[in-house]
Amino acid sequence: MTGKRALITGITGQDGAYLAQLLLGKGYEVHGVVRRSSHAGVFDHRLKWLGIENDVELHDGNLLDLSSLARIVQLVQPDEVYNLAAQSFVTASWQQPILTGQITGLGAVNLLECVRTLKPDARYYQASSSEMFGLIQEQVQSEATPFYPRSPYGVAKLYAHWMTINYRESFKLHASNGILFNHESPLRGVEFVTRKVTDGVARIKLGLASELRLGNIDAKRDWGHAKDYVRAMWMMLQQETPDDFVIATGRTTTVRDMCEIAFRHVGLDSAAHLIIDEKLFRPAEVEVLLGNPAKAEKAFGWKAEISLEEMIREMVDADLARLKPRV
Ligand code: NDP
Ligand code: GDR
Repeated sequence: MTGKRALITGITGQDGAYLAQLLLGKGYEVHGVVRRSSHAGVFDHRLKWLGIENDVELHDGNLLDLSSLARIVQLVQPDEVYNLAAQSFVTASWQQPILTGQITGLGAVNLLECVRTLKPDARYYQASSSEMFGLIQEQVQSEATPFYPRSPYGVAKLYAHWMTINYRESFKLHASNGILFNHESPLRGVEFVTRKVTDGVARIKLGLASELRLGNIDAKRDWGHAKDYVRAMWMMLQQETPDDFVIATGRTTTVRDMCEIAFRHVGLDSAAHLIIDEKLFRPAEVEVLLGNPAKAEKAFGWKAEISLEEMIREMVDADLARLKPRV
């Protein structure tokens, strides 16, 4: 046991679940913030999937409600705070730009204020994003690359990013930003493109669907595995000095080629099933992302270990297993 206590917002999300699992394995006492849901019992499905739902302590709260966060921080007295909660779906941020700004942007400041006033020696992690690079200013993006966000989500993340730096500089908080590039897993929400593809391919393979409709398949992303990326979050907070780090694989792939990996894995021809749907194109697109994680590797030896091919195959297999009982 480390005797350390961690507080995770967004514990019901992809990264929150994997991070909770990692920290439990390291002997942490793990606490999480959960939103009240009208679908009682649904909220903790990712924790259940990992078999850790009884090992974490969950507290009702909301990033929008400062009083709930203050109560939780006061009660838990965390050594480490991971702010992973967000309205994280880029497309939805055009449909709900104000709510996205409130949760993804201002929500982080609610939590920073609680840390500053109630537990100023806690270490704070902010889930920053490669979406902040947006309209690319440099072919390969590092911590020194200028930002140019292209979605209300990206703009909200940039606000939270700079507020984290501001709290570090103004109040000497041990606050770090992880600028994480896309990372996926079998726990990824089905609205995101990798999981939409692996779920769709599994359905086609099992005869539950015949087509897969996608938007801009020429977009390129630097995709890694969420398990590798939550390890980086923890490593960042173990550094003596807080700082900002890019976490990426250093390889970029088109959505089209990522699809091919999935279709090929089950022996299907993508051309027979893939349909391009103009309605799924975004009002403004981030065409290409490619990160340089050299700073994180130098500072604390982090490197991505799981390849895109391994990850997509794992996701397709998990979706096949999930859907098979329905056939
Ligand atoms: P998910 O969308 O899977 O999870 C988001 C989490 O935030 C959920 O647990 C959700 O709870 C919670 N949440 C949303 N709104 C609120 C709120 N108002 N109050 C409290 N909790 C809330 O995201 P990921 O796990 O993929 O990502 C984790 C973080 O990292 C996010 O901030 C995301 O923006 C950021 N990020 C993700 C990347 C990726 O590729 N995955 C890359 C870079 C950054 P509920 O279950 O109730 O909906
Ligand atoms: P992104 O991930 O926007 O990069 O944000 P997403 O998987 O949604 O899109 C990646 C790329 O695929 C293109 N695309 C489609 N996307 C979706 N969702 N659905 C489709 O049908 C489709 N067709 C093509 C998109 O246009 C885009 O170019 C993710 C989120 O996790 C953010 O929270 C995080 O900050 C960033 O990654 C880094």
